[in-house]
Amino acid sequence: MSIVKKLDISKYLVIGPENTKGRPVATIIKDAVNAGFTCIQIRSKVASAKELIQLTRQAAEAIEEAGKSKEVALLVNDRLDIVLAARKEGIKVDGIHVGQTDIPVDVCREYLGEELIVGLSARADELFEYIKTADVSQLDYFGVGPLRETQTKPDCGLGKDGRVITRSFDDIAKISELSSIPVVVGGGVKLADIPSLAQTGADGFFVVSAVTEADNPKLEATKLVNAWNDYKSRE
Ligand code: TZP
Ligand code: MG
Repeated sequence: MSIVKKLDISKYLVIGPENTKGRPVATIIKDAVNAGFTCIQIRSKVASAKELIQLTRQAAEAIEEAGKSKEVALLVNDRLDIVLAARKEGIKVDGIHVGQTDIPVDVCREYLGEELIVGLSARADELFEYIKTADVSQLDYFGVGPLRETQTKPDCGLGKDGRVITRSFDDIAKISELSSIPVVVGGGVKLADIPSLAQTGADGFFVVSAVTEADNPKLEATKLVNAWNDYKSRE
C-alpha cells in the first residue's frame, strides 16, 4: 500500500456525492485525475461510514486506473476512522484533511504515522498571526479560504462575529509568504481566478463545484489544470 512519492497540492479536487448532480463520484475523479489534478479529497457530510469506505475504494480504483497512484494523493475529510478502516481493507488512501474543530492534528498523526498526509484548514480569524505562530511540526499543508462566499460550504471563513471573512489575492500572497508549509487556496474558486491565484505564490488551488457541477467535468478540469500550469511554466 504505497503512498504518494511527493505530495503535490497544486491542483486539488474536493468531492462528495452531494456535489455531483447525481453523477458517480468515481467517474468525476477519474476525469479530474486524467486532466492532471494532483490531489483528491473525499468529503461528504451525508454519506454513511460504509458509503464513505466504498467511495474511498472507488476513488482509489479510479486513480489506479488512471495510472496515477504514485503521484496523486487521496485524502479523506474529517474522518480518521474511515482512513484507518479503508487502509485496513487494503485501500490506498494517503491521509486526512481536518478542520479547526475536528480531530486534533496530533491524534491524526499518532494514528497515521509519519508517512501519511495530514492537512489542516487554517483559522478564519486572526489568520496572519495564526499562520505565523501555529505549530506546523506535524502538518503537511494548510487549506486557506474562501476567496469568496460559496454555497458549497456557506460557513467557510466564518469569523467570531458570525460574518464570512473572504481573502483577497493580496491576503493570499501574504499568507503564502508567511507560511512555512505549503498552502492550498479554495472556496468560490473559478477558472478566471486561476492566473491571479497562481501569481500569489500559493502552492495550489482547490475546487469543488467548478469541476463537480460542470456540464463537462473533464473539460473544466482540463481548463483549470492548463490555466495553472500555463502560469507556472512561465515563471
Ligand atoms: N472547504 C473550504 S471552502 C470549501 C471547502 C470544502 C468548499 C469550496 O467549494 P467551491 O464549490 O469550490 O466553492
Ligand atoms: Mg472538517
